[in-house]
Amino acid sequence: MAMAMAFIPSLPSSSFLAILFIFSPYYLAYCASSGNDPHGAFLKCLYRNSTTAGSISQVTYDQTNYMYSSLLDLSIQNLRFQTPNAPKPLVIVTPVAVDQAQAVVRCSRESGLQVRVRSGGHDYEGLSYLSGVPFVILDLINLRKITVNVENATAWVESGATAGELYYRIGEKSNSLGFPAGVCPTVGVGGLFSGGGYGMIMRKYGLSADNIIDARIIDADGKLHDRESMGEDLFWAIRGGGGNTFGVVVSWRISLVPVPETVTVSTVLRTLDQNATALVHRWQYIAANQFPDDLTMRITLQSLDGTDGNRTMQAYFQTLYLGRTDDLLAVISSSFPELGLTREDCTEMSWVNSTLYFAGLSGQPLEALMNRSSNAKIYFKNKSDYVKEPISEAALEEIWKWFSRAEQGALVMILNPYGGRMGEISESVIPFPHRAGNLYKIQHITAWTDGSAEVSAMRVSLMTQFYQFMGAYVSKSPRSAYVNYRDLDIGKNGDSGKTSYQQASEWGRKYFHGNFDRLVKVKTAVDPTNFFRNEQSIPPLPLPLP
Ligand SMILES: Cc1cc2nc3c(=O)[nH]c(=O)nc-3n(C[C@H](O)[C@H](O)[C@H](O)COP(=O)(O)OP(=O)(O)OC[C@H]3O[C@@H](n4cnc5c(N)ncnc54)[C@H](O)[C@@H]3O)c2cc1C
Ligand SMILES: *[C@@H]1O[C@H](CO)[C@@H](O)[C@H](O)[C@H]1NC(C)=O
Ligand SMILES: *[C@@H]1O[C@H](CO)[C@@H](O)[C@H](O)[C@H]1NC(C)=O
Ligand SMILES: *[C@@H]1O[C@H](CO)[C@@H](O)[C@H](O)[C@H]1NC(C)=O
Ligand SMILES: *[C@@H]1O[C@H](CO)[C@@H](O)[C@H](O)[C@H]1NC(C)=O
Ligand SMILES: *[C@@H]1O[C@H](CO)[C@@H](O)[C@H](O)[C@H]1NC(C)=O
Ligand SMILES: *[C@@H]1O[C@H](CO)[C@@H](O)[C@H](O)[C@H]1NC(C)=O
Ligand SMILES: CC(=O)N[C@H]1CO[C@H](CO)[C@@H](O)[C@@H]1O
Repeated sequence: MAMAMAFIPSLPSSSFLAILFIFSPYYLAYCASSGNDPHGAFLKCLYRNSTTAGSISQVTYDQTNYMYSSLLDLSIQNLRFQTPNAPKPLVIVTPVAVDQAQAVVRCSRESGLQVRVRSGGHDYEGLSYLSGVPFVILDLINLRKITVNVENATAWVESGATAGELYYRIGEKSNSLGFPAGVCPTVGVGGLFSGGGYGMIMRKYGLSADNIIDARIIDADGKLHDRESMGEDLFWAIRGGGGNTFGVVVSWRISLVPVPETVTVSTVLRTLDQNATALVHRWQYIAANQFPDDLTMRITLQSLDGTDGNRTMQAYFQTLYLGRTDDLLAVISSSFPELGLTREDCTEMSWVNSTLYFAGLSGQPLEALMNRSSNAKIYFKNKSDYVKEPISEAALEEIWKWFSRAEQGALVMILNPYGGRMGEISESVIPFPHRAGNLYKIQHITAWTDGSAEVSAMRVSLMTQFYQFMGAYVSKSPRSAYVNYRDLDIGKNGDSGKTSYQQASEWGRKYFHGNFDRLVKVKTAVDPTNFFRNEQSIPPLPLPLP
């Protein structure tokens, strides 16, 4: 704030930014701040001001560096955004110390460059490594220390760590502690926690963000805060209010949760011949509202052509039970006998091994959890929905028709049950509002490997139409969505960060419901010049708060 005022003394900074970005092309942004060489100014500032100046040059990459491209691509998970035409950062910095990250923030600001923070690079729309204005990537890949304190059942986790690294480090120290985070181990803690973070023990313990007890964040002035010095409003906002909005969270202190030494997993497949439709229908009544919190059963739906040329639906029922097989079978035989789950379908293992199992890495050593490249990179477009009323069997059959009209495998749906602990936490405790009343969340997926423009356009359009069709069966007013399944189709800020409150509330209410307004207030208080921003970041109000 102070610095922005220093070089733009005569206008309130937020309106300055708005005006600048409405009317001026990039080169004016260059001129406004640092002559016509913001890139050079940034580097000069960085080398001059980092207290560990000797080493910051070793973690600073511009396009002249032979490592630049491989580093840029390393964490890109969605191949749609890894193209020669995609906007590229002027500089990538991978700090090895927090003060270096602070220098990146201060110097970007001083030289008029935007910062995009990247932890694991899984953003569905690529917002951690793309921007419409000249920008720097602050890549936290080297800030990924994890310190597990078994005695206190807590851990400090740096944002550049992945969920898999966290699971591994917990499992290394204890068989009876766990943490509710994502299913996919390569997801970065920085983005995951910033948007909520759900996984297989969410019904028992809530989201990752529900279990954060402290954090360290770099603000827009480059200052470092902990929970105490940032205050409870900002601490509230960063636990689910979305990334790249309030600052750079460098580390999180989390409460670990108790898990039994032995848990049970299973995956069973049911096709249409095996009553998949009736089973999926019935599951909607049980998975959120009847199963104990210790039991999470999710469904993945996809289509397959049989050898006879017939297309069928496949419903994979995947279960994690925080307990032994005997008890799981007892629960299923009383509340969901139709599924026909047998002892042979079940495997007992440690909780940390179950994270390997749900990651699809069974049979590999636990170290595979730390492999940042274990997830095959593909092209994809995913969206999310929340379901509050069970979808009828007739409607499920209509949905299956979409699957059979599309190319085999072109559509996938993952149904993640809510209920349990998720239904007990109030909507406003943290910004993530999807709590009581939700039966499950749907993730709609279309993924492809042929990156040609035609195929990409076809798939994106398939998803758009399918999503429109699904509107009849899901939450309304707003049609809710999960911020970590970022989807720019549901609304976005103006290009280059120009944002009106009305424009932002369009997507903001879908992600945050009534919490959107409080997020705007926090943003206005902590980053009034909108330094940290992207196409779906919370905007500050341009005027003093009402
Ligand atoms: C294959 C795959 C599997 C997934 N599985 C799950 C799952 O099981 N559960 C779930 O909840 N979600 C899941 N997600 C969604 C995931 O939570 C989000 O995409 C998340 O934002 C990714 O975090 P990241 O650090 O990897 O991504 P990034 O792209 O690095 O960051 C995402 C956003 O957060 C910002 N950001 C990153 N780090 C920081 C930081 N330290 N401080 C401030 N802002 C920051 C970025 O600028 C960007 O806007 C999955 C995504 C993919 C692609
Ligand atoms: C952890 O617990 C021990 C007592 O078991 C206590 O002495 C110590 O201060 C705690 N550490 C933290 C970081 O809270
Ligand atoms: C499917 O459901 C019907 C009626 O509910 C039942 O008779 C039949 O046995 C089931 N089939 C399978 C394969 O479970
Ligand atoms: C498709 O499935 C039906 C019913 O199972 C069967 O009668 C038919 O022979 C199968 N093959 C084709 C090509 O329709
Ligand atoms: C966990 O997985 C590892 C590696 O796959 C295996 O060696 C070990 O026996 C498993 N342990 C348990 C308790 O599941
Ligand atoms: C990580 O996973 C990828 C994909 O499975 C594999 O090719 C690579 O060898 C793995 N890396 C390590 C270090 O195991
Ligand atoms: C989003 O879609 C891609 C492509 O199928 C998939 O790899 C990824 O796992 C999806 N996200 C989640 C959280 O499942
Ligand atoms: C962002 C920052 O700290 N910039 C300072 C870097 O150092 C020079 C002098 O050495 C100052 O003028 C900058 O303000």
